Amino acid sequence: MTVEVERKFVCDAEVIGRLKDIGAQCIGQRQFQDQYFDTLDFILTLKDFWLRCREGLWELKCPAVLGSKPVTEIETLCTRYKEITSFPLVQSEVRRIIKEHTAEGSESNSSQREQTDKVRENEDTDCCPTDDKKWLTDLNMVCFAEFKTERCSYILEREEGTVRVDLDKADFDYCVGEIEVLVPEVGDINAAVQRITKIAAELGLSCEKKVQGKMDVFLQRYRPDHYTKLLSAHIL
Ligand code: V4E
Repeated sequence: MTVEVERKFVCDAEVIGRLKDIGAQCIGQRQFQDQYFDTLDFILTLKDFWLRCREGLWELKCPAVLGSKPVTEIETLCTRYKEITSFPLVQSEVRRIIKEHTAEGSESNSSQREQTDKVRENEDTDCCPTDDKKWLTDLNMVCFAEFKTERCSYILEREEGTVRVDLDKADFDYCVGEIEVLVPEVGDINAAVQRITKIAAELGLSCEKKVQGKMDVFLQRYRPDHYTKLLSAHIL
């Protein structure tokens, strides 16, 4: 498993020019469609878990607990998420999170009790992930965000290692850049943050405010209730 350490930035013509100046190599352009899933009461996202299907590949991004917490202002600009990409592991982790949540506050809430029952039923009948989306319906999960992205990817080779930069344009007319380093789960997250911070400086990124990701903007525009809940829970 890997931890994705990432800093978003406003992607304008100036930064694109700077990318070439500092020796970034374009490694390709592609388009993909993402679907994100959660329960109707947002069990996953309110705990900062993000379940995604991208072109048939499943991924669960989980808040990374290992590694030191951000201390400086600059360090808080980088997000850290553990990525689970094995489909059986994604399924078992999602089931675990929902089950734990429903067990926590179940007694007074009958809809949650129904959901727990569903999870229990599934344990007996749905161990084999043959039908792609059936497991989601069984857990009462729905798609809450769906969009396409055009991505242009670059790499920067530095002494400390390779850094990746993605320039994304979502189909709801939002552009964002990301500087990204993948670290093994037991790896040095701080070193990754330093590498990202160095590239950000080379790109002349001065903004010290967090830049909105595609999901922030999507939810703000199209799912304002969900967005407000995530803001209140300090997830976004
Ligand atoms: C982790 C997360 C979300 C899931 C996907 O986020 P992101 O990495 O922005 O998407 P994308 O398309 O670049 O995925 P990749 O190709 O890198 O796998 S949606 C919201 N979050 C949480 C989050 C946060 N709290 N703060 C910031 C700045 N970004 C994301």
